[in-house]
Amino acid sequence: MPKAFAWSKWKILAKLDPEKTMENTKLHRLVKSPVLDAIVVGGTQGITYTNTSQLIKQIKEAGYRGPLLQEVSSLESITPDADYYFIPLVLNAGKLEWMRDAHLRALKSFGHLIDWSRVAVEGYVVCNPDSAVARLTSASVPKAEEVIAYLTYAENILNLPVFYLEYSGIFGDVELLKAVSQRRRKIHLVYGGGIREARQVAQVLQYVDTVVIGNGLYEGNDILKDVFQC
Ligand code: 1GP
Repeated sequence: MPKAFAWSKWKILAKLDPEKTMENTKLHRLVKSPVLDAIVVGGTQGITYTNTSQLIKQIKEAGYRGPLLQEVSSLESITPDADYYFIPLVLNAGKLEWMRDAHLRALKSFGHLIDWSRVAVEGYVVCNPDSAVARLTSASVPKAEEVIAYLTYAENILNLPVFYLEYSGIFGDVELLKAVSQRRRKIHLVYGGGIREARQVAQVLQYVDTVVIGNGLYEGNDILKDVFQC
């Protein structure tokens, strides 16, 4: 594990989904991107230990040497093969499973084995009601003022390091990102959702610290050139 877990300095992350297939030629291009700060492996549906380990292996075999993370969505899919781990707490989930119960089960099973220096916890707010993650977690999508309340809750009550505005599948409300950025004190802001062009990356990076790009990577190669400069 030679790379520093410098997540607070990362601007552009690629999120690769173990349930989807990325051809090797594309992956070989992506891993050479001069603007890619880290690769996150994770998704919502059909995530298993096997497909997660296979994807991590494929990424390493493509020559990737940067930080490689697993965003953990189920206990069963946790592999020892990532450098670091993101653990989401879905703050607007409709069930405690996604903000407490699954985490407690994990801690009871192997909490004593966890190296916390390799873990960052993300306070997620799911903002696209039509996303798979919204359906899975029965998330109740918040209005703008409620998002600010979630931000304050994450930052000042839970004292979380990361606040993640998750628009997965659609491009988000940039005015809301601006409002969130004006209200945060120190919590790290992450945005994900609907990025296809460098112009959108620049737009959201005015207000957040890190942008996550997922689905767009599976739709043609234009994004590699325009966003990832490779
Ligand atoms: C998903 O936030 C990421 O968890 C990225 O969203 O797949 O829409 O790019 P997209």
